[in-house]
Amino acid sequence: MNYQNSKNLFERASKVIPGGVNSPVRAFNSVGGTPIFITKAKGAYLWDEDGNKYIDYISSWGPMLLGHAEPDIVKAVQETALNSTSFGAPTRLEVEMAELITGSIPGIDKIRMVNSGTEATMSAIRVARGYTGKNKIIKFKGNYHGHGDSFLIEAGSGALTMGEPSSPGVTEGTAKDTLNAEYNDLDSVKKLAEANTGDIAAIILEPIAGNMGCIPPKEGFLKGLRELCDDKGIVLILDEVMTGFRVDFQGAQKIYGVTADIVTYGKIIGAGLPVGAYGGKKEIMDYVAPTGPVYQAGTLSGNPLAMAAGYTLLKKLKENPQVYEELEKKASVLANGIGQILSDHDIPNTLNRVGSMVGVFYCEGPVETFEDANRTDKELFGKIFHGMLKRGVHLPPSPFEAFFLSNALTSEDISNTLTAFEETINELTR
Ligand code: KE4
Repeated sequence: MNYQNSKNLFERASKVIPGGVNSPVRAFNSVGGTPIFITKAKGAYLWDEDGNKYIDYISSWGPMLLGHAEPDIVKAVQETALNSTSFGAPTRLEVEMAELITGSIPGIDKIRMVNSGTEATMSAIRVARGYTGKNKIIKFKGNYHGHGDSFLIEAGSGALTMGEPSSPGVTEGTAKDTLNAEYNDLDSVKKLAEANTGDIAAIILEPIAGNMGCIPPKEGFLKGLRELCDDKGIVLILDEVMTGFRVDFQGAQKIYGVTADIVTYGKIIGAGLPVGAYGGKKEIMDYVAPTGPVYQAGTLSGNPLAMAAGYTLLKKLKENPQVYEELEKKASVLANGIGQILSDHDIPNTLNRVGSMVGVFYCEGPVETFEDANRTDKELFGKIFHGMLKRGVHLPPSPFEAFFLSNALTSEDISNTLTAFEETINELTR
């Protein structure tokens, strides 16, 4: 494959954009090489600046559940744009979008649109702090909730003490209010809750971890957190930015039968345009300005184009629930095929999957925690990534991302992906 035009563009980009990209994971730092510059996409396929075609397993990190340039979504955006792109005043479509979500997701009485998943999670913890009058939050190692200061915190030296900034620019003052627990380890949460009794506003987590590869919640983990929050008066925030409308129309809450106090969304609800949202019980959401005292705002929140795209996608998903069964089947064939190829070559592997979220770990299982995920063979991942790329399959460029399938993938695409995977593994093990 020739990547020359991408290389030239990356050289130019690196002079005027930090790292040459507008989001770090795109820079291929985990896999090496030059990021591929995309010119267009349709359905399950991407084309790059050198005319190379790829089967897409990034799907814009989740939003493209029905594939790229879905005709009804494109038409909705085109038609809406003719009436201007933003008003800074309320519109009918924002009401219809909020009614669609609150009418479909149990536990969400009210919802506020913002412009990214980060804004959604930042706002959710601010509301939880305002509602409870408490300061600390518990998050989980290996979970990612966007780049809000309160989330860029790694576990502190003492397991039960304050966190430490994981990025310059995040202050100790912020870090002291974030505590890190172990994903799938309820006792680690209980210990933190006991050690900080009366000062924890919220527990926030990915109900299915998707930012340390795909790691499902163990049996009883989510229910245990729900009970702990009920017992201690802690707000349970489920970050469904990735899982919302992906693993089920009603998200992970439906699959695991757990209802959060606040749910955050992003990605799919914007169908590729900048949208995030947070919603929950009326008694909590009425704390949000202008009804309540917790301030949160945004010039472009509920933007007409983003609402048109997101509403069109969500409505299609609501009216076509068979999409989730189709995605489940495709993801199952893909995951089983990958596992079989790796096992046939005696390569240690663990395949985690929930619906169309697929996590491939190049290590023995089980992979249930952040520490487990870190056992994956990162070097092998990088080699496989490039072996697949040159065979026309674009995987997410990080060992700690899940594969994002779109329903535009055909069984032939899945079969071609597995053929490329087998050729890649044969080449690497020759
Ligand atoms: P955004 O601010 O990137 O829209 O959303 C942040 C976010 C919040 N919560 C969860 C569970 C998320 O997965 C994300 C963002 N996901 C990553 C991919 N794993 C975004 C990709 C990127 O950073 O470019």
